Amino acid sequence: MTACTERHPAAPDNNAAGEGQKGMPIEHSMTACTERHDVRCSLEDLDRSARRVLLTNWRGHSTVPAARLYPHQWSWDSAFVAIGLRHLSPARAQRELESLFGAQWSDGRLPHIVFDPHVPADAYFPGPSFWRSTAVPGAPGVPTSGIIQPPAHALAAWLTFQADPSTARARGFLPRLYPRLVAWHRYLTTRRDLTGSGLMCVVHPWESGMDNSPAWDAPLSRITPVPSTEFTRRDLNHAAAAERPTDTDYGRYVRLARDYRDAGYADSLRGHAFAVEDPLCNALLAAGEHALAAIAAEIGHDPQPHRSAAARLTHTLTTILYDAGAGMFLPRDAHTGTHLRSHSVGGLMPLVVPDLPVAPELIKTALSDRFRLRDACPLPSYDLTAADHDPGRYWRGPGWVNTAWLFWHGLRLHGEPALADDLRQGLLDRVRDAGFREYFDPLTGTGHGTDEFAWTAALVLDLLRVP
Ligand code: 9WN
Repeated sequence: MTACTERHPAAPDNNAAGEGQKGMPIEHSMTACTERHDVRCSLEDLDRSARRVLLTNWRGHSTVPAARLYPHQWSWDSAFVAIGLRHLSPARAQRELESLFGAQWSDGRLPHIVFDPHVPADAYFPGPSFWRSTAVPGAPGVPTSGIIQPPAHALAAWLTFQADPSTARARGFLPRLYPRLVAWHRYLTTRRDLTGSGLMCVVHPWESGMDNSPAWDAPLSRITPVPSTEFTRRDLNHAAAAERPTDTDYGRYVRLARDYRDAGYADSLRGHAFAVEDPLCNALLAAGEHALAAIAAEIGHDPQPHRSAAARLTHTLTTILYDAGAGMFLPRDAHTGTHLRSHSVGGLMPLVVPDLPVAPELIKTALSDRFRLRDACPLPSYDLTAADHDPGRYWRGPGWVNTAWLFWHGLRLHGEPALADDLRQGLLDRVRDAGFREYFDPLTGTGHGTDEFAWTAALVLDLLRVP
């Protein structure tokens, strides 16, 4: 059976606001593909299957990354979902982002998870009773986590607007979202600039979105794990242990999150045992300031402060995190001031920044043996030549569609349409062969992690539809 053959019955769609393409009600535009066939399915089948995943994972106001493994709303997942959903239902894509920002804290922080109160408390660990957000002054009424994820949202909001400006204008999408995006970026550039360098820090591996990356091994090794007898992992009910973090690393994640919570989610370098200036997050922030400039201009605000912020961030990111020897960006440990010398895909992500002065160098590194852009797909999360490259364990080798999509976006920005097109074709082939998996062995294409993964489906839709 090919991967994009439908395997699940349609979930009820409870969003009255949803509209399909060309004004067609979304339910009608999602015809089920029930045929089983052994030849590679057509692009139409792939498109239909992607739409079905998004329909199945839609919860009336937002999309879950995967029904069983990740049954709540995740922050950067929603940004990628909106980028795909905009082709299907612009109004629904806008709601995806609006519902996320509805859970923003008063300090501007956008939580990495917004919990669905209707989902059983033990469906995901750590859940609401761990984070205890509702007891924190300034946190919203809906339970959330207290950490963040990479700021892909301004870029997603601008792309969502562009898909259907008239619907967005009629709904007041950008005027409502803009102040929230500004507050979000302000939180990151003030409270999270823990070293005063002008770069934001992540204070937990989960915040990087690339949780289990070998890039974090050195700073994480300083953290004493909470014994695994003190918590119950839920992820292993839905995914193979060999594809997930070890218990020891989980114990460290729990320690960091617990300490942050017990400090009232206060931010200071001394208070955070793990603090890293991460290229991916800072690149998305810079790209996000470019998007905010466009948004500001669209709604009659002054775009100049955002252009200046983008230029400043790009300069600081390049000055501090670019390593000419490696031909890529390296994260910096905020406590030691040293670069973390492991080559993860995050170090290529600054290609999403317009006006990046080192774009050709990044592309050269992507084409090198470490990442093999021409034949490894999706772009590996970690150096293919490293002794500890593990093609099946999450963020320690396999490729993810979101980071590959960001690189594809960057290739187009930086005048490499042929490479971009090859990457696009490679990604579509991978997903046609293995399904809407969470991650893929970049050399064999074997799918790993959960299935029916929302951002894989959403970004496939984008790749299929963007001219
Ligand atoms: C913790 C939801 C999230 C993604 C992350 C990915 C994974 C969570 C987990 O799933 O992280 O946030 O439980 O492993 O690493 O990037 O946002 O899809």
